[in-house]
Amino acid sequence: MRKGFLAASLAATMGLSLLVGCGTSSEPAAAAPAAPEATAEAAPAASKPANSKLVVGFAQIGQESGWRDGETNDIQWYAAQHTDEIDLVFADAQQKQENQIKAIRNFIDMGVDVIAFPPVVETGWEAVLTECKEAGIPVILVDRGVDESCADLYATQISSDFIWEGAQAADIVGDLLGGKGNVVELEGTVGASAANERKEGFDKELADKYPDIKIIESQTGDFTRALGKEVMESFLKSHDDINAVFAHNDDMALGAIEAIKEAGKKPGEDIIVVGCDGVKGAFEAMVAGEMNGTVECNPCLAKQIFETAAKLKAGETVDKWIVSNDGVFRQEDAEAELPNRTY
Ligand code: GZL
Repeated sequence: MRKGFLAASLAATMGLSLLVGCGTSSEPAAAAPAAPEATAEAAPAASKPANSKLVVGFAQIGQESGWRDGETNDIQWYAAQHTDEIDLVFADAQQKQENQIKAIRNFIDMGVDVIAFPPVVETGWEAVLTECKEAGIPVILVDRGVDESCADLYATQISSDFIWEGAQAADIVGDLLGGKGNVVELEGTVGASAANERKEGFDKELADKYPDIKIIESQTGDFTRALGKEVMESFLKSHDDINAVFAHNDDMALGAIEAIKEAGKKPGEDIIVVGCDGVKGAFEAMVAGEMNGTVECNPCLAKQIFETAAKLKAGETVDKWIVSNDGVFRQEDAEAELPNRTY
């Protein structure tokens, strides 16, 4: 039975080999279909295949944004291109930390070589990461971080610099407002390091460099387009003097754009719109004049994840933080850059 689960998961992964990864510019990245329902907690754990291949357990957060789908797409595509050397066991936690923890415990039972996952929030990981350490299974944090207290319980974090991203967004807002005005902020998932640190970077940069720009509202939109729109609607009902919105991801920015239009205002003109991620939709909105900037956050981490996992399996040490290099794009860059976007 245990082998059955792994076989099912691998089959699910293999079946996704029609997906394309972020980097395959030869094929436009298909809109990532929903990640497989092969959630680890849905089936009993399987034993690790007796082979020399690298077996990686990946406990994905879910499908909350286009960015997240891009990451899933890239990981499953890369594994499907390297089936001779990689076995990927993929679990979709459907936004729930308890499902990520269950999946990680399944991976431990299976005896995978390496566990990789994006911690949906920063806290609540000490017990399960201790179990990974006691099982001798190295952990790679992907695209988000955990509380400092767990610093010794994982091998490395592969992610962007969210504080830098928030500061870049503040510089775009500050520049386009001419240093004066009222800003609202759509925050990411409560407790997520990407949200906490983008907020830290954005708010500090504004306070340090643009003292005449005020943040008049700041509330979570949970990184989703739907909630981003809903929260922006409430902001617009409460304030008629909003000059800019900073959304912690582009999906919430696109939701805010819908709300601004439905309120009879022009996004990108009456209200400056800036996001993070660099998804294709943001570039399309900038080309349409409805968005003013996005700070890229590269979701195409599969190559780094699997190459780092192989080093960890071989007993090598790696840097504690492997930082992605990200770009900053404004409206005037969008038309030329749009064809290059792969997620
Ligand atoms: C960032 C990642 C965030 C994205 C969102 O590394 O954790 O989660 O910015 C996604 O789009 O939901």
